Amino acid sequence: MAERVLYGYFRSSAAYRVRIALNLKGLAYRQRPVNLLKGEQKSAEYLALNPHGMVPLLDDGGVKIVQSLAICEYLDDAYPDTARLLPSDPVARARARSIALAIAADIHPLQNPRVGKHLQAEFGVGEDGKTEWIRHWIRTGFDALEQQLAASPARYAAGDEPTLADVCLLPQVFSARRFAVDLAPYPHIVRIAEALDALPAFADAHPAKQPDAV
Ligand SMILES: N[C@@H](CCC(=O)N[C@@H](CS)C(=O)NCC(=O)O)C(=O)O
Repeated sequence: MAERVLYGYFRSSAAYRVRIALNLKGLAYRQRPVNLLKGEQKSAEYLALNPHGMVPLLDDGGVKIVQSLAICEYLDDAYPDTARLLPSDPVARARARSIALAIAADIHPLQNPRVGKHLQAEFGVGEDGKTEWIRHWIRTGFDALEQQLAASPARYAAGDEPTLADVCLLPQVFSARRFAVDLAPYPHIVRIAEALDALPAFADAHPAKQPDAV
């Protein structure tokens, strides 16, 4: 049988999402680490696979897909008989996607290493400034997300089963903790993250448990 390979990096939020999705769907995979600190994402070998120079990339038996949300939706479509990441009900589906996008499209891109490098190289922003920039955008997103979650309280982010929203939420909480964002103002976010961390599919995807973790 053709192999399933995830190109990722242990601390990448976007790769963390795909690890969770693969685990939730019970799909076995091999990891191929791409060391972002060493710049391996810009190597000719990797750019030939993904011209965007970012992780993750999933090679599903020769089908190569980039962009974590596209990968998750592909897994849901290609393997519909296991846990669904997107509910079939249109309202529940839209809620899950809206939380996933608030994180993946609005919060996470601003904390990317390449954004920090550009701030540093072009605008003279120092390490502290870079960290404060990341914290600012996480707090801005979490302020709104907390209200969104409070308006439709459930066990997880978009209902009583884990969805694509949770696949994005837990890695973003991990990043918030990594950058020492005060999570006290976000009780719904913290409660859901704790509930997710107790599920094996989420716990096994944690950065510290990956083969390239340092
Ligand atoms: N929208 C992309 C984002 C991917 C992304 O931001 N990947 C980061 C790691 S989390 C990356 O590879 N960054 C490389 C860099 O900044 O040079 C996705 O969801 O897959």
